Amino acid sequence: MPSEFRFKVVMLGDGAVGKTALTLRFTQDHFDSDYKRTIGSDFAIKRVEVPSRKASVTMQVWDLAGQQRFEVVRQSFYRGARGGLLVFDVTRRRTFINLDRWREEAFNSLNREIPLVVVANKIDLADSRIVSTEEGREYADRIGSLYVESSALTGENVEEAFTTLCEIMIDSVTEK
Ligand code: G3D
Ligand code: MG
Repeated sequence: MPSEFRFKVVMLGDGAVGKTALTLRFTQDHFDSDYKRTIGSDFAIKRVEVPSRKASVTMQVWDLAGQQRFEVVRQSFYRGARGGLLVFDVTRRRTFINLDRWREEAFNSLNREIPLVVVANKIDLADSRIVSTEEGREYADRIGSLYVESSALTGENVEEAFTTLCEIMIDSVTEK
């Protein structure tokens, strides 16, 4: 019997790492009757089939825009989040180093830990790549997260990043 889940997920990471590009690519790439992009709002909605868990997930993907500095915005951004993508740009080391901050802010705001997937984005920019696969994977291992390398530009592994997060979120609620 397939199960239905609804999860709020948050896009975490420094400016210009590709959070909005990944969100748009994921939510607009595959049109189906359940597809809905919430215009002018903070989130996009996408329904995902997860065959490996015999489940359907309605994901509400929250993406912070320019108002990141305001504490009240951040509280409502994190409230109720069940998982997140921790995104960095492989061409900028600073964005990789800052992942710890984003992780801490999310956990502190929620007063608990939530499943996260580390996403190394912009792998199409191979010539300007600074952070290696090994470093990215090592960091993900250390914080107990899975690791995906993506390009919002080409679409490579964008679906995988979100689907992987779906699987972990489903496991986190069903393994109790
Ligand atoms: P943010 O939402 O994290 O702030 P954006 O980041 O999604 O706005 O992306 C910032 C810039 O990086 C954008 O370029 C976007 O097109 C680009 N970008 C995002 N993902 C990728 C990727 O995988 N590969 C490449 N090459 N570029 C990417 P502009 O020029 O529009 O500012
Ligand atoms: Mg953005």
